[in-house]
Amino acid sequence: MQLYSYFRSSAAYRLRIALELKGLDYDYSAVNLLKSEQAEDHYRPLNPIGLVPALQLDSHDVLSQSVAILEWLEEQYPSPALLPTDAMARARVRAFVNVIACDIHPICNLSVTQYLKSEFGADQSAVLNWYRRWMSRGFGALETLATATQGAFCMGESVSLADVCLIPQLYNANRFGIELEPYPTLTAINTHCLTLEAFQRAAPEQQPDSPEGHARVNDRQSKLHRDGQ
Ligand SMILES: N[C@@H](CCC(=O)N[C@@H](CS)C(=O)NCC(=O)O)C(=O)O
Repeated sequence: MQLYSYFRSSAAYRLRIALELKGLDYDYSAVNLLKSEQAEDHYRPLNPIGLVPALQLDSHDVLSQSVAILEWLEEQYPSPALLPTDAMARARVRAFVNVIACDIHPICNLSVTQYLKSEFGADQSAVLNWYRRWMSRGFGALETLATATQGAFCMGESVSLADVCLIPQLYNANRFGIELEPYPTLTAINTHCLTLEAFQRAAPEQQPDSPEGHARVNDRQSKLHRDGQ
C-alpha cells in the first residue's frame, strides 16, 4: 500500500494511526501542501478533489476520503477492531468522527483559510479567530460526547475511530494555539493515546517529510558517507 500524505495533514494522520494500530505496512509518498503538490497533474488522478490523503492499494486501485478509507480498512482488516460490535456504540463512534470530519475540519482547511485571505482580505489574526471559533464549537461537543463514556479513550476503554480522528485534530488545535483547558477529558485522552506506540509512530514529527524526518535521513546519509558506504 502507498499512502499519499503530508506530515502535518490531520486527515492523513488519521490514516497513519489506523494503519499502525492494525499493524499494516505501507510506503509513504509525500505530497507537499505548501508547494500545492495536491493540485498538480500527477496527483489529481489519485484524488480528484486535490486533497490528501489517498491510499493506493497493491492492486493499483486508489481510495480517497480519509473516513471512507478508515471504514474500508476496518472492513478489510477487522482486527484489532476500531468500531464496536454494538450498533448503538458504532453510531456513537461515527457521530464523534463526523463532528471532526464534517463539522470542524472542512472549514479549517488550508484552501478555505487561503480563500478567506485572498477573497475577503482576512489577515492572520482574523484567520486565527476563525480557527478558534469553529474548533471551540466542535471541541465543546466532543468534550460532552467523550465525558459521557468516562473511559481512557473517547468511547470507553477501547481505542476506536473516534480516537483515530481526535488526536490529529488536537494536534492541529495545538499548532494554532487553541486553548485546550476547557476540554479536560479530551486532553486526558490525548495524553493517554500519545503513550501508545501506534500513535507515536504516526505522529507528524516521525514522518519522512517533516523537518525532523529530513534531519534523520540527512544524519543517516552523512553516517553512510563517513563510513564510506
Ligand atoms: N474530506 C477529506 C479532507 C482532506 C483534506 O482536507 N486534506 C487537507 C489536509 S488535512 C488538504 O489536502 N488540504 C490542502 C488544501 O486545502 O488545498 C478527507 O477526509 O480525506
